[in-house]
Amino acid sequence: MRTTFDALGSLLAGFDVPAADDDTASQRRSYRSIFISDLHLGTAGCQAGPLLEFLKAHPSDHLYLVGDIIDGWQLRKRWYWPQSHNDVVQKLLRRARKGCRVVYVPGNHDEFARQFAGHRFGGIEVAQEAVHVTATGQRLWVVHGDYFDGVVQCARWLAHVGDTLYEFTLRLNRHLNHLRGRLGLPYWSLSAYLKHKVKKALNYVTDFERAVAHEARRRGHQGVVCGHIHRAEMRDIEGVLYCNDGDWVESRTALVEHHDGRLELVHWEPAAPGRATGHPALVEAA
Ligand SMILES: [Mn+2]
Repeated sequence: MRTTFDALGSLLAGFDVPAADDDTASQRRSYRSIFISDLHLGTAGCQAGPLLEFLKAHPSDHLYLVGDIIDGWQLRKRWYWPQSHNDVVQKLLRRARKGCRVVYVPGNHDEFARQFAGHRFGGIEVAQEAVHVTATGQRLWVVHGDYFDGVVQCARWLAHVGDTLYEFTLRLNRHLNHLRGRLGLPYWSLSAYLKHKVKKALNYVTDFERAVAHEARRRGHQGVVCGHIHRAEMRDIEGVLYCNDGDWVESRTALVEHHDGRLELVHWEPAAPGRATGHPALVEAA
């Protein structure tokens, strides 16, 4: 299986694959849908090469670009646009032209694109948010996720208050237990109790994930696909399937939907020296 895959990869590497070959070559490798985000094209951190390999190796019926595709913030500071980044954009446009439904949901780093919601760029639909219906009829809300920063920031602010309160309670605890001791009551750690609470409040990732899942449920969706925090994840959060497709700066991850509707997080291993192309590696869904 691996051998066939490698042979196929070697065969296709460097070729501009014609549409007909796309179908025949990819029986086992094509997906119904692919969700990727946080490519950060326009920055040196973007792993455009591996991304291009991944896209070439995996045709799909749907492709969702879940925000922070082009890093407008960084480009404004310093122009960085190598050929490989151009290749990615061209690959995306080509895909749309070849019949793949490409939906672009901008994020905060490419918020300039939000004003074009409802329009098309060479077949790529731009939308503030989207709803993807899987092969099994599951409704997934697709959104970058930066809107939840406000909620999370608020939670963080509360956590800081909690931190100050914690310092205070350490002292209060001492006095309280001194008093309890004089009253013949056993020791009770108020600080240990609050420390636990504050630690939980400081967990930015958890807050983000819960906020997104909560909003997805409120809107009546069974799941949500987002990005933004560069942390791939797929798990149930209070009855909502939370999926974060990761990023292409550090982790090289994507969320894929198989033709039977099964969702999976995949991690792309870039080509090792002497190999023509990279290969997918499974990511355990925690
Ligand atoms: Mn973002």
